[in-house]
Amino acid sequence: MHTQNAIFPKNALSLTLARTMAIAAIASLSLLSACSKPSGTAASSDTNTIEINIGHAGPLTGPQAHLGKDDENGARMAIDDLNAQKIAIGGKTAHFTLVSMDDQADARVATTVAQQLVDEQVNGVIGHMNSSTTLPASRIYNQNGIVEITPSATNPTYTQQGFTNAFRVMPNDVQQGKALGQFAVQELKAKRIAVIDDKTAYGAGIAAEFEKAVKASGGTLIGHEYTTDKETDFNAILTRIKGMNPDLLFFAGMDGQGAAMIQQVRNLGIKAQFMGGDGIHTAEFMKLAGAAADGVVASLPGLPIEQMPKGTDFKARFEKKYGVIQLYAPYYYDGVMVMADAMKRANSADPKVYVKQMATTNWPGVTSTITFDTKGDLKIAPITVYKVQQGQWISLKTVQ
Ligand code: ABU
Repeated sequence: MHTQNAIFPKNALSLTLARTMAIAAIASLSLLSACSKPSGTAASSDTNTIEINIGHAGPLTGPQAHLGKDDENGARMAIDDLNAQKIAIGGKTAHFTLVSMDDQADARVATTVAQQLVDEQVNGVIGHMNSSTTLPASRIYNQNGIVEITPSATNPTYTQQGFTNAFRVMPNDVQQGKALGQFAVQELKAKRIAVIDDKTAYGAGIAAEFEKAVKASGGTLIGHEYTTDKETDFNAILTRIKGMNPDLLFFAGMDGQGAAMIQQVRNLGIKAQFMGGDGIHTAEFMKLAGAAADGVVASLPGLPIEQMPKGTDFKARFEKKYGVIQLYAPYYYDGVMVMADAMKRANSADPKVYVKQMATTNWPGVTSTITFDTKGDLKIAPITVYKVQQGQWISLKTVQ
């Protein structure tokens, strides 16, 4: 199986230099592939086989690489299963290949990667992982008629752009922020709520939805501080938060920073309930935060894995092959399967043809039975809230 990974330097170089080198690396890859390799639905040397390339893009290097690899492995497992099934498309046996690219969780790199995948004539794209990369990349896929399914970017704007090629196989942050805000006020009985967001499309978006739901539920917001997705020292903003005396602190950001933040929260003697969204609901958060993770509450769009239709079987198979599931692997698996199902029903791997079948998807996936609304979001979108107890994420409540 041909899998293409673009890996970029991350240490010992300034960010600007690293980005410049990354873009140059992508440009040379583009040139190389343009010169040397057929792509898209190019004819196989075996005339009974149709070659189908599924693009994947996410952070494969940097602080979120453990998540990007988890996503890639979920997609790869689906590709392996599809190849074992030998499904027929256009009268030929389909052979699927994952073309995986590193967007470094960076919006600028993501647009270059998206153009690279377009130039490779991939038959569809699974990703990107982050909302801040998915949003700019989605415009490139839309302009070029490439079907895109994100299994993880939860910012609602993605499916509000009027793009008929854009789909998401995970509930979004309107649903997630609402569930969290209601849970904070109604179940945790929080009265004084402070918020920190990382100013990314994900962090700012879920913080806004959380705040709306807190207000609608009768809760009181006492402060909102900002960080970035690169910061590791939160002591200045946490000292201000401490002065506000919150009983709940909501962090809208990702797991590495969430883990550093909860340790600094406890070191400063802040007793508030710590809460986050799916960005901190990972095995990595638990590992990095250690004992400070105890009692943290976070949500994950979808059902607990043991309640997913095929969750138990997926978990056993995935963990045997790749190790512990970090977060989105089952959703990436489903994303690839949904795309292949649309190709099969269309009897074509041409995205301009099979996109019509995407809208009528009714796929019995690992995570749920997947059907889309008119925007490309899931019709059925439960959110589950969890709490860390003895080093495990224990589900507390699922909001349907
Ligand atoms: N869903 C949280 C992590 C990915 C993102 O939306 O940025």
